[in-house]
Amino acid sequence: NGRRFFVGGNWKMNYSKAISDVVNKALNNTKDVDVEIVCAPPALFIQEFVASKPAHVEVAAQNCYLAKDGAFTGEISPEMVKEAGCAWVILGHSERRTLFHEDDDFLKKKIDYVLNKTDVNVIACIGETLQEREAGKTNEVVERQVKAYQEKIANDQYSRVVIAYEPVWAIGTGKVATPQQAQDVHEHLRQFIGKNATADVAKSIRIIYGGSVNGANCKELAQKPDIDGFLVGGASLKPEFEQICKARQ
Ligand code: G2H
Repeated sequence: NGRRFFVGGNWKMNYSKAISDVVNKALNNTKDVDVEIVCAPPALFIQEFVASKPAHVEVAAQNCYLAKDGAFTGEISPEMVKEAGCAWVILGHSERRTLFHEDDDFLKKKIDYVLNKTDVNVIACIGETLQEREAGKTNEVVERQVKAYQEKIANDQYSRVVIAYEPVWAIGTGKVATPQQAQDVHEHLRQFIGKNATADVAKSIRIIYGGSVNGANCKELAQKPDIDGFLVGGASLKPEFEQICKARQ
């Protein structure tokens, strides 16, 4: 289908020299694999990781603000992200949405800034809560979230965007979506994204799954036709990240 398999490692607020060594060791064993690998260390350690990682691995920031510079205490700009060596930024992770109150309207402005003012690529996250799933609202919620991003993505910018579907109930809980549950949402999203853009966009946009992906469950998920990769949290800090990068092999 032409969509290159994509594996993101979201370190969240975790860092130590030992973790970094474990990750680099795993990454060194993925050089000959046909997969796009993007790791996202905490902002403070991005440059250290850029200096130590193998060349085939790309780097992401976990978040950014929507201005170049100025009086925004505690924030980092997309331009700074770029300068530090990141080709990517993660936007709208569920932890940003729930703990730090980022909503669709704010995220829409962020993706607009990143795509139109810089050449940084975006991992755009969406996903429903357990309550929303149980109320039968999964499709409605992910449609609303993805539509907000899409309002600011021009048709020729979709190659710079990866959609990360992360059901909130599966994040860090050990409760992974079944391959079929994930496939169903991905398939629905691909169709929906195409309706708001073009058939070509639907075919080429990468939609990755996140939520308790690990070395043991990644292979089966990776077989599904609309799952184009993963956004991995906890397991991206462990030796099994190597197996996850190789899930499609
Ligand atoms: C979902 C995922 C990474 P984990 O947030 O973004 O985390 O794999 O630990 O569930």
